[in-house]
Amino acid sequence: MPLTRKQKWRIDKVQSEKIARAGKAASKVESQLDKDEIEHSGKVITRYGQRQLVENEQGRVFQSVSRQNIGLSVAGDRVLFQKTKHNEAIVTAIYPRDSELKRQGKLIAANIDQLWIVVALEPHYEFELIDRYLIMAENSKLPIGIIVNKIELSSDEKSTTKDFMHYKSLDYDVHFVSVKNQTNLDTFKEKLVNKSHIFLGQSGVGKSSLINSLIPDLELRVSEISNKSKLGKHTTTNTTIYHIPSGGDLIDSPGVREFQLENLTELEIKNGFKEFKALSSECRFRDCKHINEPNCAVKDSLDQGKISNSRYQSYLNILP
Ligand SMILES: Nc1nc2c(ncn2[C@@H]2O[C@H](COP(=O)(O)OP(=O)(O)O)[C@@H](O)[C@H]2O)c(=O)[nH]1
Ligand SMILES: [Mg+2]
Ligand SMILES: [Zn+2]
Repeated sequence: MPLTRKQKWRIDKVQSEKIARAGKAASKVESQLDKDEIEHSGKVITRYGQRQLVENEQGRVFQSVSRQNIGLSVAGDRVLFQKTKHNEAIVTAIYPRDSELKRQGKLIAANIDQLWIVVALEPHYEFELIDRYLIMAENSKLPIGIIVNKIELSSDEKSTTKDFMHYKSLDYDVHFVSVKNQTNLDTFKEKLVNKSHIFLGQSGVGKSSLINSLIPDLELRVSEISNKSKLGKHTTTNTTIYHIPSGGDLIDSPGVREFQLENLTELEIKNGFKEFKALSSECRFRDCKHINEPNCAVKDSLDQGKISNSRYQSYLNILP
């Protein structure tokens, strides 16, 4: 749901109060800066209110505040920071972001390379929900792949694989896995190396199980971060970057995992079906909705079996 003006005003007000508080904390730390301290580059691991944990290129983690007026960072931000005498740090700049994940106008993570929608045999996958996630990803220009979990519950694996053929033919990466039986997880892990990932999907599909299998000592990491932050207990509710031992990073929190899809506009929906978008310049009308218009390239392709019925049905259902 779009924010009302009042809600937006509230958020802005809270933001500016936060920035003011951060400014106070920053000036205190600023007075402890080593005069000839150089600037280091790092990555924000997690943020707590006005503070954040920043990791340098060698993997050392510093508790940091931000210099006034540079704005609030989020997990995934690349930053410049200076160390203080007490081995704390002050963030002096946030690099421009390659990508942003926002929920209800609020930034929750930055610099994500790849999204994964996790679905399962139980609760059974629904194409319309998958298509909604694909629309969101296409519109935010982020690559997205599909993980089909609990494959061992399928009575006919061939037909399950066939269900996802139309996604594969659209160049979406599809992995059929069983976290329970550890099926096909090694091939999947290789896809994660050198990139930052987010797993999305409805509850019960096995996201926590998958994450625990990728990062077996996750609980340990959470308590490590808790110690380093000295700010009380870190919980998995803070959006945090975790390193996957086999390579790659995971940006995660319950809020990220159960990311709700906001209302999509007609234009977003049209652009979100990439095979329709590719054809739409061949439709007779520039603003063709691909429903009843004459000489519609999308409908023609559908009739010729070049567009999947399932995708077209989703399109009709999702359109407002
Ligand atoms: N049969 C089967 N169950 C699984 C598999 N992966 C996870 N589960 C179970 O599915 C349920 C939900 O998993 P969970 O990881 O909590 O899902 P989340 O809500 O997406 O985080 C749990 O009971 C898991 O043990 C799998 O590959 N096969
Ligand atoms: Mg879970
Ligand atoms: Zn058309």
